Amino acid sequence: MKSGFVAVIGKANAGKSTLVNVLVGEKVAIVSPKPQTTRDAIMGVYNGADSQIVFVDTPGIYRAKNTLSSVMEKTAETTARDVDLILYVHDGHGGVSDSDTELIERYRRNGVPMIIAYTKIDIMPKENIPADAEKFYKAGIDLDIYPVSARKGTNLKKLVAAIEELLPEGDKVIAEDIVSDKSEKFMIAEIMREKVLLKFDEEVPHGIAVIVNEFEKQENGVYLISLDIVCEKANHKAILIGKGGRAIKEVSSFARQDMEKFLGAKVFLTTYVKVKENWRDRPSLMHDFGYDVKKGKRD
Ligand SMILES: Nc1nc2c(ncn2[C@@H]2O[C@H](COP(=O)(O)OP(=O)(O)O)[C@@H](O)[C@H]2O)c(=O)[nH]1
Ligand SMILES: [Mg+2]
Repeated sequence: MKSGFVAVIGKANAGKSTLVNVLVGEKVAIVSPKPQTTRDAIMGVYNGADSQIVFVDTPGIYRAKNTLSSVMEKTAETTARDVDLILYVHDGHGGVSDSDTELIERYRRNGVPMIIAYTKIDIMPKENIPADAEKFYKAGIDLDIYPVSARKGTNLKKLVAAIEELLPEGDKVIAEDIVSDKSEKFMIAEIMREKVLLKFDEEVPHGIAVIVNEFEKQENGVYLISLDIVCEKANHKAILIGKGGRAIKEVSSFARQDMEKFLGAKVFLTTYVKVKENWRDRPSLMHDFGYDVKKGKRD
């Protein structure tokens, strides 16, 4: 059988996490229209009839502004060197610019085989596909390009077949029943972060961390979950809570519904909002929040 690791690389917001989720068939990474949604590498496992593909979804690439974003960028770069294949995810509906071709060139230097998933074709004119393929080719990028839509499920079988073709012969590296390397507790925190990302303007969600303090399944099957949303500024706290607590109630309600879907059980959720100034620039605080500053990974 074929098996191996595939780094999923690309610009922030290209559609990497959405693609990994549909290929794996389960939500392993949260998704939002905002950049910096994915903060650390997340593994998602696809088990085929005669293959196993371990996708490593990475944070998008963008200019590092603070300690957290430089940790995220390092995560993507380290992952890309240590895999059997790089799946470069390109947002087709965004066109092809020099920054795209430069980024691809940069990853090609690692010498790892690479293909392009040209995604979001459901929201763009089809005639742009060959035109963009030519732009890539003229820029010296002669990689195979697979036009797909993660949202509509278009051409995903072809993409998987291409990946399988390029992986080495080998046994499964991960047990069959494992879909992600992340714990339930991690996903619970991530689901809350996704709802905050979806509800608020960029500045607020990018400065938050979610800490799960209590995660316990009771005898009656109900999960007791208590978590903190840590933000950077007092005025962010006010925004997160909203008038009469309306904003946080709404976000918590959406999060709880998604947590119940994910856990397959009822959830009793308590949410607190706390302020820790500039935690993203303070490595010691980042460590408390689970980001490994040295390795660029969260444990
Ligand atoms: N129309 C459309 N939107 C998509 C598709 N894939 C992702 N998106 C949207 O693009 C945004 C960014 O997606 P995400 O997976 O978080 O991107 P990432 O930052 O590369 O992981 C989200 O709003 C997704 O819903 C697709 O195939 N079609
Ligand atoms: Mg992502």
